[in-house]
Formats: sequence, structure tokens, C-alpha cells
Amino acid sequence: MSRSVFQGDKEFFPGIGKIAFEGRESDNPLAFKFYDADKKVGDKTMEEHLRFAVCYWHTFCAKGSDPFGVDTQAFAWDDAADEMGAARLKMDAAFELFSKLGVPYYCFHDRDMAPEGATVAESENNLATLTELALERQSATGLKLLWGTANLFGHPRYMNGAATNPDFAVVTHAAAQVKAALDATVTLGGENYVFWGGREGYVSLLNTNTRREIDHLGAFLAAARDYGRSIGFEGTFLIEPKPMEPTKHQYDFDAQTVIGFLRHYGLQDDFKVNVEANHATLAGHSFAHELRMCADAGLLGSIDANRGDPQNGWDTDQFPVDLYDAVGAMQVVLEAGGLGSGGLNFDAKVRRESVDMEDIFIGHIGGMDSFARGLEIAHRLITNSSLVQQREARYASFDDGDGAAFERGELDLAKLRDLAATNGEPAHVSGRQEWYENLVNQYI
Ligand code: XUL
Ligand code: CO
Repeated sequence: MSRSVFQGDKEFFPGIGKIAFEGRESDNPLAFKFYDADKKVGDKTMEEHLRFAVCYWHTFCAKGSDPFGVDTQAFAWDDAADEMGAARLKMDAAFELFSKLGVPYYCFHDRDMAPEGATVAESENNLATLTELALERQSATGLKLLWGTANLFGHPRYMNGAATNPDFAVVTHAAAQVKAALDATVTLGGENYVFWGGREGYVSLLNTNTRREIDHLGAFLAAARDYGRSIGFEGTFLIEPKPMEPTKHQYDFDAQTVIGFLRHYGLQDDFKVNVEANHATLAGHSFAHELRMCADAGLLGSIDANRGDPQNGWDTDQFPVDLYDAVGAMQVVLEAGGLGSGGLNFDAKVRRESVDMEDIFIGHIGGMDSFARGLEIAHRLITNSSLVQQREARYASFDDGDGAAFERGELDLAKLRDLAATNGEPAHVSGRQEWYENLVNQYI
């Protein structure tokens, strides 16, 4: 498929062409060393396995401010007479970058793409206008929407929560936003729709009725699901866990919490989990752990690819360049049979000190190369080594006889006791963790 490199009147990233695969010997920072979109790994190409997406918010909206300092980065697409004009320029810049980078997908929040209006109707109109433009850009470039979402955390009205706000009037505004964002997602053929509950949690237990708030979240998501299905959304709804930040405690704390929540409220047939690496580490887990919990539950939906900094716990949203993590993630993804309708969305931003336009490209190239390597290594580890077989062999005692009967739920506690008494002390069997660890390093 031919893809035009940029769509608008103005080129926002001059001097940067389509990023090409040049191989690991290349010293061109604006080339892929490992990501070769059409290269087959097993039965699929790298592009089909990895399903990369660029996010609108960090890449085109955030300009390096932090709690201690103002913006450090300047974006030419902000240079317009009004907010809607700037939103159009931003879209030109976005599709130029998506195309030059060669990613198949992008993701957005409603407010990244179109400014909030003075009324619900004006906000809806702004988003609908920009959605039409995005649709034109998609058909001109071949880009696709991995997921849409609503920003239910930025506006002051959401300071006490959105769907879990103690004030019903705020819940209705959250609903209005989700309805419009679902409309936009369906118009754009989005393959998923995400809920990240930024302020769905509490800061103080003293002023919070957690039981009512969590029930409200369940009811809100069911209503969103029903609306989405009624307008023809056939994709996957996703919840993105995060333990805290900005709230002290977020209800969607981690994968296992979300899996329990989805099952409790009967949402597990329509919703899956969007695992973000930096949210995993913020919850005290590894990225691979969160992915594994979702895969085991059949609820692995999509990935927000990034990383934190091991020396602090924050959500620093750095580009993912840790190879060990990428291998661990891709091992789970491959063993789970792939990402389905999900993808690898770079929910990542360059550092506030990285002020050149090419830094944005270099960040994405590094992330794409890391996951390309992770994919190839994990594929070899699974197909060439005996790791999977060795792991399965540890459970061989459940494959037949009494162990299999136990798995079928046929043995009560007294029968289990009698087997222990009859069979005596079990042999000590090594877990061989070091063997597994060395094997992974050997394949890297
Ligand atoms: C915030 C975060 C969000 C979600 C979408 O930590 O990850 O950007 O991915 O709302
Ligand atoms: Co995210």
C-alpha cells in the first residue's frame, strides 16, 4: 500500500523522511536497526505481531512541563489563530509523523484531538469536526485507529472523580464525553476503546464511600458497553490498570484487581485489560507479571509500551528500551497466541530536556527496535529451547491419575489426606530458577 508521507500544506518534520530499516550495522539514528516491518517471525510479519501505535497525547500535546517547570518544547502546530485551527495543524503533524515512522496505528483522547467547548454540544461538535478530518487522513495514509478514549481527568470538574464522583451531575458529564468519544471511535473504525480511570479512586478514605463508588464504576461501564454495542462498535473495551497517581489509590489497581472487578460486574465478555509497563512497576509488579495474569484469564487486550525508572516509582513514561523486559513481554504475548485486536501503543514521551523534533522519532525508533528484538528472541526461546516443556514438566503429576482427578475437583480433603499418608514424603524437586535465567540470557 502506498502511503503519502504528509498530508497538510506544511511539513512539520522537515529533513526527516520515511524511516527505513537499515540493519544493526547502521549508524543512522533515524533508521531502524531491528524493526523490519515485512520480516517474518514464525507465521506473521513483525508488523502483524507488534501492531505499533503512536499516542497523540505525549507526542503532540505534552511539551515537557513538570510540577516544577513550564514547557521546554515548542511545537509549530500550536501556531494558529484559534484552538480549532491549532487542532487541525496538530492533526497534520500527527499523520505526518505516523506515516514517516511507518506505524500502522495511533491512539487518542477526545481532548488531545479536539478542544473542549463551552457546552456539551460544542465539545461534541469540535470532536465530530476533527473526527471527519482524521477519517480523511486515515484513508489517505492507510493509518488505523487502535483505540480511542475520553480524558476524564484533566478538567477541574473531575477533581473528585468522573464515573466515581460523589456528585451525580459530574457522572453525567463523564457519560456525555464517553458517548462522544465512542461515536468518534466507531466513525474511525477503532479496534478498541480504553478506560483509564485516572481519578477513579480516592485520596482520603474519610470522605469516600468506596462501595458506592465502585458500584457506580460498574454501572457506568455497563452503560458505555451497551451504548457502544448499540452504535455498532464490535471492538474490545479495555480497562487500563494503574495503582495510583493522580489519586492515592486507583480502583483499577492492577491486572488481578481489574480481572476480579470485570467478573464481579459481569463485564468480562466485552472488556479486556490494557497493560501499561510503567503502571505495572508502580504497582510493585513486573511488566511480564501483569501480562501473564491477563493472559491466564483470557483477558489480555492490549499494551501501553513504556518504562519507569528503577530508581524511583513514578510514572515517568519513558520509551521502552529494556531488552529483558521486551523479551519477557513478548514471551507472554506469543504464548497467549498474539495481541488479537490489541497492539503496542507507545504511551511514552521524550524527556523534557530532549527538545529537538528528531528526538521524538529517535524515541519511537528505539521502542520499535526493542520490541522487534524482544519478539525475535522470545520466538526463538519458545520454539528452539525447552523452556516451555521444562515448565510444563514441573506439573506432570497433575496430568493423570490422582493429580488429574484433583484438577477435575473429584478429590475431597480427606481423600487428599489419605494419599499423603499412603505415599509418604515427596521427593525434593529443584525449581531450577538459575537454569531458566541463564537460558533467557543465552537467547538474548
Ligand atoms: C496515564 C495513562 C493514560 C492512558 C489513557 O498514566 O497511561 O495516558 O493510557 O488515558
Ligand atoms: Co497508558
